[in-house]
Amino acid sequence: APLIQRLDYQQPAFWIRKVDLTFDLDPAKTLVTSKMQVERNRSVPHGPLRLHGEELNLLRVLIDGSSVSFRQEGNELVIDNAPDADFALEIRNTTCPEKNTALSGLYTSGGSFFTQCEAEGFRRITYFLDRPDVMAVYTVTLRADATKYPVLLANGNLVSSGTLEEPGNKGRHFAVWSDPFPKPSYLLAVVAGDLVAREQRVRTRAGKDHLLQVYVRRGDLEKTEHAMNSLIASMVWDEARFQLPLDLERFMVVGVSDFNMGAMENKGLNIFNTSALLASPATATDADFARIESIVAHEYFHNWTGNRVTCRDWFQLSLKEGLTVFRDQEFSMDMAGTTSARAVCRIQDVRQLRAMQFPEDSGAMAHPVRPDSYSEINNFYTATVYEKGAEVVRMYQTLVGRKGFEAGMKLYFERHDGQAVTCDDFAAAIADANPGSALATRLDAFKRWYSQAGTPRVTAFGEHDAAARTYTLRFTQQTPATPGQTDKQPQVVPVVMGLLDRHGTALALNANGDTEQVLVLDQAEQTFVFENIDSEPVPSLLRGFSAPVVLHDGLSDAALLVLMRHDSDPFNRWEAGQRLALNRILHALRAGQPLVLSPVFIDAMRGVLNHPELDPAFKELALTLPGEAYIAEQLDVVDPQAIHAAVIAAQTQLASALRDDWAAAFEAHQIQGGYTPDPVSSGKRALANLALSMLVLDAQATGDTVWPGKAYQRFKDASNMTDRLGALAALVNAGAELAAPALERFHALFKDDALVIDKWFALQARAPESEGRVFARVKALTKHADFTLKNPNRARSLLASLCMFNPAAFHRTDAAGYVFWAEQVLAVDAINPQLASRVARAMDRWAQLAEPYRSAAREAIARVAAKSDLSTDVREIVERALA
Ligand code: DPP
Ligand code: ZN
Repeated sequence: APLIQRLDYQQPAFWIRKVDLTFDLDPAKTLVTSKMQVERNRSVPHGPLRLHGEELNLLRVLIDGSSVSFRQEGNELVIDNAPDADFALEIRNTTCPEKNTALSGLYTSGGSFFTQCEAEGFRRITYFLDRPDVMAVYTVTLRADATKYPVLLANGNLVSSGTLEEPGNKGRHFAVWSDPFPKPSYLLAVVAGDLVAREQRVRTRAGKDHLLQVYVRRGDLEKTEHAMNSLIASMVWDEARFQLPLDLERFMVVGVSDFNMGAMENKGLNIFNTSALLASPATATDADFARIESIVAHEYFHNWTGNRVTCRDWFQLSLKEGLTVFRDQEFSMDMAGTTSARAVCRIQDVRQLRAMQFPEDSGAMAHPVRPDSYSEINNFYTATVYEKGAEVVRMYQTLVGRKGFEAGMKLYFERHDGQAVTCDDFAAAIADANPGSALATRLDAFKRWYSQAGTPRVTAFGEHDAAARTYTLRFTQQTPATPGQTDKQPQVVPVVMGLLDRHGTALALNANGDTEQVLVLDQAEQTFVFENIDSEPVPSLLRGFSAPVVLHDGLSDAALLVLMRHDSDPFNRWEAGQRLALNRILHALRAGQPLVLSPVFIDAMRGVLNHPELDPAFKELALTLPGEAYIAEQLDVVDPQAIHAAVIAAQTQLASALRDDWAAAFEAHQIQGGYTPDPVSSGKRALANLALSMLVLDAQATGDTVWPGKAYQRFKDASNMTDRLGALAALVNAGAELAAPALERFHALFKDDALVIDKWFALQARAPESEGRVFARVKALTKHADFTLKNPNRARSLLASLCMFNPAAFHRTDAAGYVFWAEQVLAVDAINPQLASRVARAMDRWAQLAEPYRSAAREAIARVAAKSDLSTDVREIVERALA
């Protein structure tokens, strides 16, 4: 497949302004008729009309009603003699939705029709200029069997519907939908099936009435209340925070069980993976409720950041994704409410960034937020484009302030509403709205965040001069080389900071008495001097994780303890505790010695657990040890087994040393009354679940049977999924004997609920490895009657869980994990390339592995790469890995 380069961008030779699409829906053969209004783009050289099309059966091509000569060149339909004047182009083709296991384009799932067009799925429906800078107004007519597909949906407003009367259409009906907003083809959506809807009418601040609908399969309706509430909350928030109202009379959300992604922001017709939509207390955890709220909001926010203003080309993907993730993160924080609950959101987001994006940035697939080249765009829906992109947007806000950022957003929409634009356009709008700001004066340097891959390393060194009463902070920064990028320039790094004295009191940083300020780094080396500092302070740097960098500040354990106990910034309090743990784990790993937690560390953790004021949700985060992926990130050579052993040792010691405290915490955080997924209740449940898992782990070590028994009882009696799954996880993760009967019972209880059975598979595949038992279990589960590679959620529940989220089960000295990986990647690739390439990425960081893992991993990748019929998706991943 050709490598597509960002700098090769050219406008299309033609524009398509209007599209009239008709679908005669049939699972085996759907007829698509597309009537387009086309005009030549006079600002580029005269050339042929080249339309994209994949896996289509072409029936006819007419220009202004007459047949025209054309040729097919690979996946392009080329018309050499298109008129110079505007013309009508009509194309008829068929597709086969029921054989479309790639789930891109038009496909069937559970007997209904769905589409997924981002990024390049529209070309699997009909021939088109399938690129985001071609924006057209669409009318869609759907025709289908009225009994099997009573609901017919497309973007925009319903114009008409009725029964088809013509002979040959017996039993069929139709609906015509029209979307008044010009949009790129990737936002087109069609749904047809036997669905039911939860409906709600709402009136916005602007006084307009809207109809909100959430469509799902019969039987799932009671699981849509949370999604509907989330949608309403998103509408209210976007109007209040950014003055962005809903622009459609009707806004529809649809759930589908077979879906490659979380959800998709099609104009007025968002399509969701059911895992990101359906929730009831009995079947969804607190984490599911939070994730649904954030994804519903994310897709809704795209209506402005993505749909009203879209991307000029796919290299600009972060223009909409980074910005929209930032917006959904801000929304979740505002919904959480209290300072502490906001901090919990922030910590979770940063943990996710470090677990997913940092490894990406230091592995074979490292790429800038705005990539320079790709062969398959689906491979670039990444943590870098999404999560690092969101951090970049957050830095704009930090540099220009919250009001300044809102002014920038306003200017962005004034300038670009209805356009397909670039990340540069966004940067210009934020800077132009804030002349003279720390951003505007460094805009070119700031934009390196879009062009340079790799996580910058920032070093801080503080020096106190007692005689001069000054404190000097010297910063250096350096971004490591990444594939194809060796020389890096300094980044603009906003460092939100404060200084504490050794008792934890915040010090004045300047004559105004401010105790917090933003230092802006933009050089390889910089110093800042603080006056009137009487004694050696403890610096609290990068508060709230103000930039996506790795910070080395050389703080002693004593200084970290001061921050952990006293910093006014809750993020840095959490961070200090994590670093205390990390220091110990890294020390043991580097020295090759068994890990022993110090009494000071254990006391500090006990202090957190028993703290009278800290929120339970915060305590749970602070008492959870750093993840294995994040620990691996700190090491040049990674031995997954050694890391796992160290983490288990730390957990076991923490479980045992705080035994009585865990038991007290477990009892103290029981909730009476009904289930609500609010931050306070979910924090209590999270802490109780952590305590229970520690108690069962400790019981395994001591041979005690009381706590496993209590966990089993709680598992049986639980009135909500968070408690039930928490108790089950405690048993499974500790390797308790009661795990087997509990798993069996859980399966029997929920065998008819696919999303819960996904959890059942994932829990087993993510369990801490012990003597190869987890790996053996996963292999056996691939043969389970409920397992299939065809459903992405189910496939991920085993494959991604093992290969990406369970390093100690996956990386084996006998290489069996890699053999399994290669088999599964190839098997999935034949069904669903997008899914296969996600699983393929489990090997991104093979080059950092210790031997014997490294050589064995390379061999497995090479074996996959040697297959001649790989998809472009998987080929790009394995070739980048081997490059
Ligand atoms: N654009 C979707 C989302 O991130 C993914 N296709 O919301
Ligand atoms: Zn998105």
